[in-house]
Amino acid sequence: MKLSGKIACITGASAGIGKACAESFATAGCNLILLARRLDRVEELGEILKSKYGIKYFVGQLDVSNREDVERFFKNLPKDFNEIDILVNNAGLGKGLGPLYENKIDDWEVMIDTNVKGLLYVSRAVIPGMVERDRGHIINIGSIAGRGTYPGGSVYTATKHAVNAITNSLRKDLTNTEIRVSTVDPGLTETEFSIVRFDGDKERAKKMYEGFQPLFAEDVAETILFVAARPPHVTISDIVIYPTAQSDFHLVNRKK
Ligand code: NDP
Ligand code: 8X3
Repeated sequence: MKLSGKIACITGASAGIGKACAESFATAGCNLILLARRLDRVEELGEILKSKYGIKYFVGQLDVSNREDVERFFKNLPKDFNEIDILVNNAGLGKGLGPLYENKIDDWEVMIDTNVKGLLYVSRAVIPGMVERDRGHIINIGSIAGRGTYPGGSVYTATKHAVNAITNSLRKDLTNTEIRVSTVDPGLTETEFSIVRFDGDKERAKKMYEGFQPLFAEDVAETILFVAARPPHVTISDIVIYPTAQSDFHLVNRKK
């Protein structure tokens, strides 16, 4: 499918997979709505992509877990950006990796509010326009954590199972439309994810990726672009992408 001139909205575009995804959609000529809480980062990214690829962009400082802000933001999009063709629901995070009975309850709230409720708020704001135009594509970023469980992952895996359930139900809701719904579910990808998960502890985060080659954010971004670029009659419902060294959460071929 020709993506040039389409409007792609990416949540969590200030880092990692979302940032790489912005670049891959820019290479395809998409105009971009780049959202994150760290506005300076998406502004800088937008400028770089505009000068590199000649695309147009619009940025927003948006916390996806703030329902009112999400509603207000999407209601007030400028005319050139208010017909979103592709929504990449990428904003998300893990917080902590301890047993459920020791976890900080506040961490649960943040994960549920961002990964589940945030994704829902953004989807609820964007999809009615897609239905009206009878076109569009929603690509949710799930995880291998949405397809299994692991110790320390009770709430994070629950949120990603929820993303999986939402994606599959939504596709059914949209059966009688031309709108496509997909999920891309990565395994270990080296981004800021583990730094956030371990509250800024960079040493501990680095250890997650030691002794093997994790996915690069760009590997996932290329996959997301591939999903979006299929011809209109093709929906890729889901793609799981692992680093070759990983075959399950804790099954990682570490060389040292
Ligand atoms: P990063 O930490 O590098 O990026 C996360 C992005 O989400 C940032 O841009 C951050 O922006 C944004 N974000 C977090 N909370 C909010 C919020 N409340 N409102 C708006 N934006 C928010 O991690 P990744 O790139 O790795 O993660 C992206 C997605 O991929 C997540 O959904 C994650 O669960 C998923 N994933 C990651 C894997 C991995 O191994 N890295 C594997 C499988 C899935 P800001 O802080 O500026 O708001
Ligand atoms: C993030 C990857 O394996 O740490 O979704 O859950 S994992």
